[in-house]
Amino acid sequence: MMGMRTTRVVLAALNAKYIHKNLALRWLYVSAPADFDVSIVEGVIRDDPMHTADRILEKQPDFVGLSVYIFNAEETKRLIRYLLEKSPDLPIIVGGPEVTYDPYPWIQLGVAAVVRGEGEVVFWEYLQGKSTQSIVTKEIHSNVIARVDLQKLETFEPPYFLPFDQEDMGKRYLYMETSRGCPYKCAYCLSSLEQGMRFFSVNYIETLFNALKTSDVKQVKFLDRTFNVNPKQALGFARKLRDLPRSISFHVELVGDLLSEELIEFFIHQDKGRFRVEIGVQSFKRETLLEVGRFSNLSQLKNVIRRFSEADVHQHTDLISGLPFEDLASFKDSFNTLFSLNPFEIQVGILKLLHGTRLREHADDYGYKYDSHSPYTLRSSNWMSASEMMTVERVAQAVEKTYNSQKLRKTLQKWITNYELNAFDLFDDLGKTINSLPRPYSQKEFFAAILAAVLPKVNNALVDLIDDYYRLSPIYPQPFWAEEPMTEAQKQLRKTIRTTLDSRYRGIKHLKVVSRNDTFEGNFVWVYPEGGQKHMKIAFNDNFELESEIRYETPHRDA
Ligand code: B12
Ligand code: SF4
Repeated sequence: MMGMRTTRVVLAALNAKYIHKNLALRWLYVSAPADFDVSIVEGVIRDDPMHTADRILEKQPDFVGLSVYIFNAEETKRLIRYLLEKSPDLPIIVGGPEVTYDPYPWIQLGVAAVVRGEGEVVFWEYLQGKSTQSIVTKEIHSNVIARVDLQKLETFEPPYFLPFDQEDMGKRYLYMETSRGCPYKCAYCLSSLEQGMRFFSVNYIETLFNALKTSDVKQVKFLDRTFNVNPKQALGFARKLRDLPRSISFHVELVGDLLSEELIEFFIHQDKGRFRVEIGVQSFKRETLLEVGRFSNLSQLKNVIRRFSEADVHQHTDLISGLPFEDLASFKDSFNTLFSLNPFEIQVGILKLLHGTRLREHADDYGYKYDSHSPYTLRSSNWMSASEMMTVERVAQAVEKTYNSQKLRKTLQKWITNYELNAFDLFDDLGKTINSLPRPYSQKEFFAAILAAVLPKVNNALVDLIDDYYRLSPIYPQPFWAEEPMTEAQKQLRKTIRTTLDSRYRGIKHLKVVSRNDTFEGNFVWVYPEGGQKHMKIAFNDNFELESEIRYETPHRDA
């Protein structure tokens, strides 16, 4: 008998990767009225949808709530088909940004209802039969996009440290929000559709920060669209975060040209990598920025990025290709300008035409041709042909593999500056070379390919690449270049170096002397000690006295 037991609800989502978590489901979970028995099932988009469907169905739910985003939409559709195949009468309710502005195809797919906007209140009211506000079903058509009162959310148990999350707390990001909404109106972005900003109270946020102290959390990512909207408050939060255990690092999104001097100084003076900042540039073309509603102060923006680079702040910067009025030549300029500022990472994104955004609504005016399935990637525009978009895509991948991976970032910066190369064109060459490699390829093949690609443009590229190659190799690697046999003089020198080093380091397993010429001018050697110790680069002066020693850790970069 139904009325005898509580209603069972399974909230489910497919994340992009295991390291991500779905905060929306956790908010729904903590806001559930007492008469619901709620559980969460999370998978990743690569999972077999049949398997996820089984995990959901074995809980024998009365209702299933699915969280839909651009990054899981196609996979979630598949999951819904399986669920309905196995359990045709199961009421499935979908919510999330991807369905909020495009609910009807989901009704056609067979879901019982679509929740538009923030679900914490309206979802439960709907299940309780109290209200159909912000609900779309076959019969109901609400145009209201739900917004919750954040102060009401503060009355629930916080969604961040739930018992079932404790086990893998240290292995996944902790997503946290101090605000919702965005004051800006960028025409390609969903957040531009929200009216006004709402903030959690300072007390509430600081209590959460305190709770971090005793948690296993390693990485906190703030979901705030602009962490520095309120500069004073942001600085206060940043200082509180700095004082938390050093094992925790933080990621925040900033509007670069609006950073206060105090905040700039703050980020400059933190331990490297403790705070990762994300700064959206999108384009340096004024006409483009104005058309999409971004009124950036470009000289201030450049100034901030440059200062962060000089201080080695881990800053992630974004460009979007395909915006109105941006042709390949101007995009190259935007890219080369950003590259010259030497940020830690440059993400070259291709425009995605999101449901509900101004750019999608005006797609015809801009001649936009884009994929009909998520993530609705732009293929061509009035200003960029399909093949030019593919060039950008290739450059984006090459930047990921060579620059953002930090494998060759400093070397590329050096070459491009010293030889006055066109950064975009060089990455295009690298992209072509990398694409021609067999998959999967080894580090050795990768370096050999890079060498071949740059040799025509960069003298002495080999010496720089050797440096990166050894730096990146925790175990002694095979040469990626054709080695000349050592001359007698070189052999003799190598012996001398080994003797010098032997007295200082016990157990040298591999010793690589790298020479610029016959006489080992600018001598340095790579030393791989025995038993898992860190490898080192050691420099000598002409009298074979040690000049410097750098120990390397295995390079690490998160997902
Ligand atoms: C984390 C994140 C990611 C992560 C994935 C996280 C994961 N779980 O796997 C990563 C980094 C992979 C990612 C990637 C991308 N993302 Co993203 N991402 C986010 C981000 C920052 C946080 C989402 C979040 O958790 N918010 C907090 C929760 C509480 O808010 P919410 O999501 O709005 O949820 C509320 C409602 O939507 C609703 N709701 C949600 N689920 C459900 C379920 C039910 C049953 C109900 C009733 C209600 C409901 O209630 C919730 C509570 O109020 C948002 C921006 C943001 N700050 O929200 C962008 C955002 C979701 N991403 C966006 C975009 C465009 C992308 C990219 C395309 C970016 C790019 N240009 O490459 C890529 C995807 C690329 C691809 N190939 O598919 C867009 C959304 C587009 C869309 N239609 O979904 C957003 C909104 C950013 C924006 N402002 O434009 N993203
Ligand atoms: S791109 Fe950033 S600043 Fe612009 S509307 Fe979206 S979240 Fe706000």
